Amino acid sequence: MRGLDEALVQNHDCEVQTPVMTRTLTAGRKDLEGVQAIAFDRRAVFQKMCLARYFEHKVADAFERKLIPGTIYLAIGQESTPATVSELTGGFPVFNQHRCHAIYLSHGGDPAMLRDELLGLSTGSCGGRGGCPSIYDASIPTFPYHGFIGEHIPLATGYALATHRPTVVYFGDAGSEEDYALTAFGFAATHRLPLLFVCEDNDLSILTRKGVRRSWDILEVVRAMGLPGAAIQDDPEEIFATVRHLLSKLPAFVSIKSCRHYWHAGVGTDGPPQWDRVAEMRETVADAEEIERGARDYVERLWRSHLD
Ligand SMILES: Cc1ncc(C[n+]2csc(CCOP(=O)(O)OP(=O)(O)O)c2C)c(N)n1
Repeated sequence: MRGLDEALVQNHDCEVQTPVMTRTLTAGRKDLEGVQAIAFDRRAVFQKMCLARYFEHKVADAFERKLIPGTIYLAIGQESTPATVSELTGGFPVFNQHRCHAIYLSHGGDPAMLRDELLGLSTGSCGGRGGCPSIYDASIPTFPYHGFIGEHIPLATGYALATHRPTVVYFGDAGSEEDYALTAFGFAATHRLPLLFVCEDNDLSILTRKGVRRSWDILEVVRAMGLPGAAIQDDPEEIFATVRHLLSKLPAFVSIKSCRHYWHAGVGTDGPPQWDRVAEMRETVADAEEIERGARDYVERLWRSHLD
């Protein structure tokens, strides 16, 4: 498996690297052994958050210049979830939702291949034919979203049933409401499949809030099915502690409150976000400025020839 550091160093001589990222992302761990001994590394998480944040700023720029065929689903504001979950699940197969750039990058995806996919180039992860929501990479492996929200939840469940590999699946709060998703949660619980279900709960299905869409709570539903679970904030330390605990109890479900800064699709905003975890993390990491500069410089070099 190709690790994030490796991609950064080999392709672009970038200084954004830590031994922890090399360990967690390139080790290609395929089982749960050793997970409970992994310690929280704030710096490594912040580094991945910055990479995703600055990468997506470039995606927004390319979209505005009409260089991206089709639309884009930005995860700006939601980076802390995959940046932290991947610390504990690096090497696991990953099933993506449509809002997947930060997930792909955090799990060691190749930034150049993602860029090329978005630009519709044959060197992209789906040969330029899938675009933003459909990132496939056999080297992780990560599997793409096809069009029905939450459809990858039963796909991930079938994959875990067939392979017995610990598998992580990310989806939104609306994806978790689909009938086939609910059936899959129940099936995973019944058959004790090694799945970590990660719900990125930004409260929105395009524009509609959860409170308008439903009268029930997903955590209560999956708990009734027998899945251990938790609903938490997107603070990396809290995510880390919760996910590490849940990894000893798979199948399990974690719902993480997150704040989407941009519109559902495209690059519009409705004013300042409610909160910004990157800004909050910046205050708690000793060399935050250096890390951010490294990430910014790296994505600048990565996108330069396409955005000049
Ligand atoms: C089965 C189905 N119904 C509706 C849609 C249209 N749709 C695309 S994305 C989306 C909202 C998804 O919300 P969520 O799963 O919470 O993820 P988020 O976009 O908030 O990250 C909807 C309703 C769809 N693609 N598939």
